[in-house]
Amino acid sequence: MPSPRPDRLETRVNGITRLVEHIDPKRPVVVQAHDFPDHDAVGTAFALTRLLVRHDLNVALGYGGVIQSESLRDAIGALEIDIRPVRELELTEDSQLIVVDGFSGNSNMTGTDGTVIAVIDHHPPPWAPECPYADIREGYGACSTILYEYYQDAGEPMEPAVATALLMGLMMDTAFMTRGVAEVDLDAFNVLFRYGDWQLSARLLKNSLSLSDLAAFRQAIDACVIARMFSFIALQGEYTPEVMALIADFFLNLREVHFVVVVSGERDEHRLSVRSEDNAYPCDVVIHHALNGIGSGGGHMHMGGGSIPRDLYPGDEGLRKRFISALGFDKDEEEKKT
Ligand SMILES: [Mn+2]
Repeated sequence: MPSPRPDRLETRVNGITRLVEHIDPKRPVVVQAHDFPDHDAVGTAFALTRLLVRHDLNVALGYGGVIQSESLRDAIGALEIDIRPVRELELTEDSQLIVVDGFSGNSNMTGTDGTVIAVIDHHPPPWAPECPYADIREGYGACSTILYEYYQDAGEPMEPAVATALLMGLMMDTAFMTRGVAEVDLDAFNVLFRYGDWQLSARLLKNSLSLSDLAAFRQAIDACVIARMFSFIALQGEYTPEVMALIADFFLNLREVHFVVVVSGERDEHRLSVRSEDNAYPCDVVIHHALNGIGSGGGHMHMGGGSIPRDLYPGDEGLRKRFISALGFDKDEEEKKT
């Protein structure tokens, strides 16, 4: 039996107590999942909302953009999560916003009325958040794990629907505990798996594709360009982030492929979904190099994304070359020649 790790427990702060200290109870609170939210963002936002209402706060739950994932929409229905587009929440200047799984310095957050008073996230922030409360735990596989710790540290019981929502977020972001898993994610999984409904979670997560998505896969297989272990896929047309991520994961399943870029878009911008299973090529670092001067992006070691405005898009082959260079493959080629 491994011994408990008191060192970590001692240094851990009780997140919810600290957060509540920064909230004015007389003003409305909105917990906001990032734009075009995923399971982790909604699970985290839901769990936080259920915890905040116990502190007699007036809390609403919102998201920017639209929910593009059918699987997530089904989960919201099954768990009866009362989450709405932020434009329906009638935010005022008085509103206190708590942003989860992303933050307002990030391009995927809708500009809204109200003040961002807190950020809870597991992504490396592009710059330090300036709001009064920021809890960024970069090594965590999912934001859901942070909320799991909020409940643990506060000794608060967890409703089954909350446990299920967090379990779903954790399983989604870690690809069923196979990607970017920290020790604390395992602790969370151990508890959430037993308290939440893992069968419902697995069924919803494993049925995220529709027959209508097959065309995108067909196109991806035809369009994919392989250079050593790097697979580049430019899709013609607009696809949801979810389908792009699933295509990227599909290519990562190929034993020869360790780094994948899927790009799609045509109107305002081109969007990217990026995956890596080689620690020598972290997604966030490679994306940063490849999009330098033409777009923005970020993520973690194993997964990331980005966007490029249409007028700056260097073309499919131009973008592929930028990634080849960011991966350092072009230098290797020169060395070989000499
Ligand atoms: Mn996340």
